Amino acid sequence: MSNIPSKPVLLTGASGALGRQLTAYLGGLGWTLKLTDIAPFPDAIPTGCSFTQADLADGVAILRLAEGCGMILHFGGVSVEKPFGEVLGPNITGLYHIYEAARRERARVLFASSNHAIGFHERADKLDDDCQLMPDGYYGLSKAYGELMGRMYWFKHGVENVNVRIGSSFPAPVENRSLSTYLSYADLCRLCVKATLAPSTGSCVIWGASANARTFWGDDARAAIGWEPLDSADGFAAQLSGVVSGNPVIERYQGGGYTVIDRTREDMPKPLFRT
Ligand code: 15L
Repeated sequence: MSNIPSKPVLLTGASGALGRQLTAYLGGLGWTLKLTDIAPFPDAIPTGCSFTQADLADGVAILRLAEGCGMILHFGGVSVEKPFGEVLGPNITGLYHIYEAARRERARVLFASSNHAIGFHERADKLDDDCQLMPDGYYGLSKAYGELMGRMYWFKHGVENVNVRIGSSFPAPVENRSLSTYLSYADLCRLCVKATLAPSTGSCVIWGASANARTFWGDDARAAIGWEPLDSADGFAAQLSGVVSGNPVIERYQGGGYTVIDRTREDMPKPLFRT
């Protein structure tokens, strides 16, 4: 099987940290990428690829960009906790524009979801892909809604979607928590290749983490697309085990620091339920 998709691939959020990694990797494989972002693209554009500056709020621009594409790698939108009003447009209305474009093109979507969709689960619990959504802020809430949007578009319109609950995708792990949540750039890039080339995906969830011994996460749909992470944070354990916040709320929950942004309750809640 060729490792080049038969149709162009639309990559949103191309100018962000993950988008730039994906552009270099997939462009290097010879993929025809239509790159887009609200910000200018800061790197050289790979041969055969093109960049168009666009706002996810502009539904017509997104429809035009998606024309002829068989896959949308959706990394655009707000990528950290922000006030509700700042998350709403890019992450909810913008995602709706992506799904409408996918519906029209019969394209598949890879949605860059986040561990913050489930961030209020306890670190002591090991989660499977069918765990309860437990967003830890407005950003996580938008990711939870985004996953549900994918579910709806699959059952109602047959739009396939792969929802990757990304842990911490950085050049390297940086603290104790990322020994569990780290996703190497290389594992992310290989995951996007598999999700694009898989013959079918339906609507599924994949934990976006490398093969970390201390993972918080278990079963998901990776076997269906043939992805296995090859990297791991384990080699950083000796160096990072002691790098903790000292805040009992942060250390209790999988979402870490996001769980205390704008937090107003002062007591420790009992677990809502066990997973
Ligand atoms: C995310 O979803 C963010 O995009 C990223 O900046 C990190 O904060 C990451 O989660 C994380 O939880 O480490």
